[in-house]
Amino acid sequence: MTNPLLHLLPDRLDQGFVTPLGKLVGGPKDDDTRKGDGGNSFETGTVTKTRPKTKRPNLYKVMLLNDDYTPMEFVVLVLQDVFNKSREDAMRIMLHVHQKGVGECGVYPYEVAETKVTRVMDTARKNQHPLQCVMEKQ
Ligand code: TYC
Repeated sequence: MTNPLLHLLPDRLDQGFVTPLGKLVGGPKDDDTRKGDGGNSFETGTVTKTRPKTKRPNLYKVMLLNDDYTPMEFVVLVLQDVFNKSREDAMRIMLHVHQKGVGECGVYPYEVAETKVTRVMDTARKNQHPLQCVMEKQ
């Protein structure tokens, strides 16, 4: 005996069909369109996975400027405290700035760089040193 519901079945499964309750199954208009394969995952059997977009942050180089008055030891302590440098790296960076006029302390996303510049400038002002710290887009 012929099934009376047979006419409800699609001729081709890859064209999609509407269930008796109205849900669209398969085909290019299924909500698979979010998966970046043009809604073809049903048709082709391709397995896709959504991947949240991650954006690389803009990076900023933070630099110390030389001056004639800030004590070397103060600069070394700032490099250790604000930039988490070892005593040896802090000495090396301080001497580089002392000899060349400017030197890099690190590269950070915008808000981290800005916070470090602010911390250096605040501690320099509180201790009445003219030490300057600047940031520059990479
Ligand atoms: N030139 C300073 C001195 O001779 C030392 C110094 C080093 C100052 C680095 C600032 O960013 C600086 N006392």
